[in-house]
Amino acid sequence: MAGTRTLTIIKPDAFGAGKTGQIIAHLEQAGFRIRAARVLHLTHAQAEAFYAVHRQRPFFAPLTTFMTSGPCMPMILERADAVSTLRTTIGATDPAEAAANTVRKLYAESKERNAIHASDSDENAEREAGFFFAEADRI
Ligand code: FUP
Repeated sequence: MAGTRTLTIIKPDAFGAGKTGQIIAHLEQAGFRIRAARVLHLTHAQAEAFYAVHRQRPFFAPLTTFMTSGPCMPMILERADAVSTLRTTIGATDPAEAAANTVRKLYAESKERNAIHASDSDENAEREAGFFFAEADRI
């Protein structure tokens, strides 16, 4: 059975533009409940470690520069079928291709500055949750 938890990050573009409240409201209306949350300004080492799977991609350097450009807000979210439901809720990587009323269609600036991250598998959700949160920080 698909897991009930996933990891999201409200990225520096959306956080800096004051869209955090609207995005959280959107996620709650989609049935997600927050089980852990924090605000932090990633270091380059942290951004490079988080996106290590993309290390060889041409967008790796701009991606890590963007992710360290200001504070962001990681959260563990809970709901049935969490990973796939959140991926549907946030929409395609490029907001130009995202479905209507998805978080990225509503709030992302571009494919590079796309407002929000969501884990793409239960395995990565657990790894990414562990990247930001100790067990004691989760409810
Ligand atoms: P997603 O799972 O939708 O966040 O997308 P990916 O895992 O493919 O990519 C991770 C992040 O890299 C994206 F959110 C934005 C960035 N990226 C680019 O900047 N350019 C690309 O062509 C692809 C991804």
